[in-house]
Amino acid sequence: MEILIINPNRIRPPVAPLALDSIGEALSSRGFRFRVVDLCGEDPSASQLPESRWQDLEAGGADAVLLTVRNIDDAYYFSQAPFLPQFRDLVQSLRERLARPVILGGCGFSIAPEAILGYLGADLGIAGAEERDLLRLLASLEDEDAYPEIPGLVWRDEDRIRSNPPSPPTMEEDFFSPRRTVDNASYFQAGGMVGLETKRGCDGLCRYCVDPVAKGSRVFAKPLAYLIREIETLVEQGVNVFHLCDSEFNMPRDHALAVCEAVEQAGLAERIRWFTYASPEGFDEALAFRMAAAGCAGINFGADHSHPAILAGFGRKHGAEDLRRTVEATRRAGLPVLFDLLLGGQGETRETLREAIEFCREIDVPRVGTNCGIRIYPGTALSREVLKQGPLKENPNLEGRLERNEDLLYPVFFVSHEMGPGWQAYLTGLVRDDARFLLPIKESEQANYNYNENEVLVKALRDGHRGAFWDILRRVQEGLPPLAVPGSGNQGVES
Ligand code: B12
Repeated sequence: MEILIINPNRIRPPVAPLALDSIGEALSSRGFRFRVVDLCGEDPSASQLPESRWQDLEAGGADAVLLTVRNIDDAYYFSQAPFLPQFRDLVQSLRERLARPVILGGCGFSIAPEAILGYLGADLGIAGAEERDLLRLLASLEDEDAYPEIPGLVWRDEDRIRSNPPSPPTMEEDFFSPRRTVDNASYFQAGGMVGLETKRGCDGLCRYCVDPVAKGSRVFAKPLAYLIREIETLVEQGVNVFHLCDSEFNMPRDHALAVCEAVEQAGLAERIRWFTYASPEGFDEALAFRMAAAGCAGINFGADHSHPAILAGFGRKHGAEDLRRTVEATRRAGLPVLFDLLLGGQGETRETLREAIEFCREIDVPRVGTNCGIRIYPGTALSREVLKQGPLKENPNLEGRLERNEDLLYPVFFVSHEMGPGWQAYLTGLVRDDARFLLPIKESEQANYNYNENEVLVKALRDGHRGAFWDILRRVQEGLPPLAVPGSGNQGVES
């Protein structure tokens, strides 16, 4: 069977489509032939693909088309860019021109699989993060009677869309180590960010977060031997700076320590630099030092807020003291950090806004992302609460597409009305010209930390910077050179 895999993600700066490495490996392991068409370099704003691209897509013929949907929108209040309309046009054209079943999957798709399959007009989908479910589908593509038995499958049954619950992800098969489907070296050379999973799933209870919905709430760790082999493979390809793609690296803490130890023991700590997301809950100095010793070059903490009632409303378990301890621990370990704030949630007032910003100043957080307005994703506790409150457009706390959008596929944001009109100017005023604070506003140029269409970043990557985007913005702002990778004998990247 011939498979065509398409990456439709045109966001700039780009991230290498990690999913395709593991899907590709899963397909190869069962003898499927496939080819990849990556639309990453195409003009993000063009509604149609150029004809030359269609020639690529039509060239080899295919029995099925796989489309990976990573982002359904950019999740930023100040831009609110939806991507599904562009994907819908693509799916329609694919069905017309290739006349083959279009199968969807990916983190974005798995947020609301039935609704997205219906909206995009695709034939089939696999929700969740388990490659084996895709293999089961491909083995039974023609046999619709088998569909009810395939975990995570979404399919059309006459005029209905049906779905099976996804299976929890496992990481037991060696679908990861080879990393040969995606040209990671070219992505990296061109400034694309290369990712790495050390585990899948998230057992956090954050009421707004879609990760447990899309990835499952049980955590599966990648066997360390696979992880080490995978890192070595990437280093051999010339890729030595990564961003981890775990929801939170230190949940659970033992896993984080085990990964750090394995990286050090394999002699990789001096040859790579990596960035990650982590939780401030229980984060301590011992872990900070272990991470730094294993090549970690920066951490993005989901700090959210400092006010106890707002944190509790988000379902977070940490408090202001955890944040203070985290800053001290990472400072002693010499690790750059960003605290991501999630402002504008239930109960946010100007007073609590001020409190959060002042607290970050008081504990001297090196970098703070001041994200305000919370994207409400389908399937989350926050979405259930909001939908229970009645029609979207009558809810004073909501902004975005509030009509004909009950399935929340287009961006809708929770923005506490208690902040009052003009809160944007108030927030900007609180931040003033304090360079530690990044604002998700395009006009703020170097402080803009929306990673969609961020020209400051695109230029910095061209100039040789690599690593987490927030850290690159910091380096640009402070006039620092690109991150160095000591063991590589050079900067690790061409500049
Ligand atoms: C790490 C990360 C980042 C890093 C990327 C680092 C890197 N090198 O990859 C950074 C910080 C740069 C980042 C940026 C952004 N991110 Co991000 N990111 C993540 C995170 C934590 C991991 C992504 C990942 O690669 N996972 C691992 C891969 C293997 O998983 P996957 O792609 O889902 O693929 C699996 C399955 O879905 C399936 N699959 C995938 N494709 C297909 C196709 C078919 C046909 C099938 C059957 C199966 C299948 O197989 C894979 C194996 O399990 C996710 C949340 C998460 N836990 O996944 C958010 C997440 C994907 N990001 C999100 C967002 C919004 C963004 C930004 C748009 C934010 C912004 N405005 O700046 C940008 C977009 C960047 C871009 N160019 O695409 C959202 C997307 C939700 C949405 N709105 O649609 C998520 C879900 C976070 C969240 N909870 O809101 N991100």
